[in-house]
Order: sequence, then C-alpha cells, then structure tokens
Amino acid sequence: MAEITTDQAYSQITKLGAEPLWRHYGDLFHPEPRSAAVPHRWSFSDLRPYMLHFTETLSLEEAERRVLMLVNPGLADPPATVNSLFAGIQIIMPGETAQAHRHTANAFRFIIEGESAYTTVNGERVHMRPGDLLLTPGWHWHDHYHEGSGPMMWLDGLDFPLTNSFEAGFFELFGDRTQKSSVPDDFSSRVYIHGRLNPVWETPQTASSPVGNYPWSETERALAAIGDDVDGSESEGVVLEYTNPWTGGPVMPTIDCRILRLRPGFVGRPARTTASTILHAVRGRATVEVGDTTFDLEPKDILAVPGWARYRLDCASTSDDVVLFAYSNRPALRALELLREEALAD
Ligand code: GTQ
Repeated sequence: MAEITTDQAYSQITKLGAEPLWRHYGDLFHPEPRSAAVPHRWSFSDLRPYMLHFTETLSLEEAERRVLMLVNPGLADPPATVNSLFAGIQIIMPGETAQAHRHTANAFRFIIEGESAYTTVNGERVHMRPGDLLLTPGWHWHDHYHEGSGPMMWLDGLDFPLTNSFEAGFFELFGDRTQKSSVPDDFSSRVYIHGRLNPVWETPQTASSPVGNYPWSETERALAAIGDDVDGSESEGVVLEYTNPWTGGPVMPTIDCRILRLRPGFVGRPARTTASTILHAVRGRATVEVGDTTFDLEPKDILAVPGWARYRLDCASTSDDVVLFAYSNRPALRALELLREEALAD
C-alpha cells in the first residue's frame, strides 16, 4: 500500500464503510454526558386555547389521539421531550372516545383538568380525577371515554423515544373502537392501593405495577400524614415515589413517577442526575434553575430537565407550598448501571 497517500487511504476506507476511530474519538467519548435536549418550559395556559381549538376542528374519528406533543427544541427529529421520554397534553370532549389500541411503549396519564372520563385498560374501566396517575404499561389495550361535561385534559408520559431507539416499537389496533368492560370498575386500584396488604391470589404478570390509578386523594393523604415533620431531601424536599406493590420499585421498568412537595420557603440544594426528568406543577409557584436558565413555573406548566443538567428548585417567592409531579427515565438507567446522581455546591 506504499503507493497510496494517507488522504487516499482515508477516502478509500470511507468507500469500504469504515471510519478512523481516532478522528472521532472526542465526539464519541465525553468526560461527561452532553444532552441534546435543552431546558425548556411549556406554559399550560398558553397552550390551552389551542387544545380547545382542535376540539372544534378535529374529531377523534380523524385523529388517533388529540395530543399536542411537547417537543424539546433540541430533540425535534424524532420528537421527544427529554432523552427517551415524551410528554404530551391530551384533550377529550364529552361523548368522545379515543379508540382502543396498544403499543409496546409504556404510558401514563396525570390528570390536569376535568371529571368523569375513564380509560379502559385490559377490560378494566379506570376513572380519572385531577391529580390522579393512571398507568397503561406496554402492550396493555387502552381506550379513553368521556361521559361527563366540559373538556378533560391530561399530561401523557410515554417512553416511545426509548422503545423506538431500541427498534422495539409495536402498535396494534384493537379492532372495535372500545373494549367491553370485563373487570369490575377500578378494581386494580381497590385491590392494590393499600400497598402493604397485597392480594395473594394474584401473581405479577408484567414488570409494571398492576395499579390502574393512583388517586390524588391518596397522594394528598400521604403528604398530609407526613406534614411538616420532615425536611425531606436537600434538593427536592418531601419526595414520594409511586411504587409497584409487587416490588416496591418504580411503576414501570423505564419510567418512575414521583411527587415533590417543597415546603413554604424551601430553597433546594443544586444537584444533577443522569436521569432525564420532566416536571409538572400541580400547585403553587416554583422557581426552577436548569443549567443557565431560571424558570418560573405556574400551576400546570411542564418543564424539561435534561440529564446531567444542574438544577435547583425553590419556592422562596411564595408563602404557599409547591407540589410538583416528576417523571424520569431513572429505572432504565439504573438497570443499565448508568445512573449517577449527586448534590452540588450552592
Ligand atoms: O392515549 O394512548 O400522548 O397512544 C401518545 C400516544 C397518548 C394514548 C399519547 C398514545 C396515547
């Protein structure tokens, strides 16, 4: 090969489908993670009128789901909200059905507004109220129906960016628009919600929690029972994780869901984690620094916190407490031994 120049060797190996690692090494191996996602806030009150607009112009016969995707400016194609996770806001109007389907992506809904809708999950009608967390783990049939009045809106969380990156995304229509009820309404929540009293006649069918709905009333009770008797975590205040009653672990293999309560005057210690996180303000006004940006979260807003970004939470500007809902890809990172979390100096 002495007769060819080095430049020719580079172009020849490219034609042969090879590249020199030494010219790419620094792009592939970083001292620390570099998220393509950017810190970003979505204002619920800004988006809400457009949600309502589409209820007038788009029927649910025309759309699989009426959802506004919250697309991170750094993750437009394929769209994602943070690495491996998606957030969307879904709206369904009285009398509408969102047809039955299933997908390998894990999903949950956190209810923002409205009453008297339910999701049928594998034959069980699971009713929704604001603040409830409903699970539709991967490959569970689900359709939504609204039998009440007024718009019903919720935050959808899915891991399809992850399932698609693994090239393991499957999707299937049920056939009929809705499933028949084949299990008593809200049965899984009634059986499992007590947590420390599990049914012995059941055996786990999937790695995900069998609970259809973690009702807000129980979350409130848990927060009230703890009250102001603990400081909680230095960075995130009183943090409660929704758990799988079989394992005590996260609700789904790729997504964990938590409630954070920042007591009045809370000023959090900065921290970072390789987990990519999405925050949703349930009540109160929080200030959240992510990287170099400071966000004021109004109730119902949604915030993307990219992995390994420095973040700091506080509610010093209000005399009320703040409650946030948070979900992340922490369980997936933990399973792959990629989870690193640390507190930082102020
Ligand atoms: O409600 O089943 O936001 O399938 C995205 C995909 C919601 C749902 C989304 C979905 C759903």
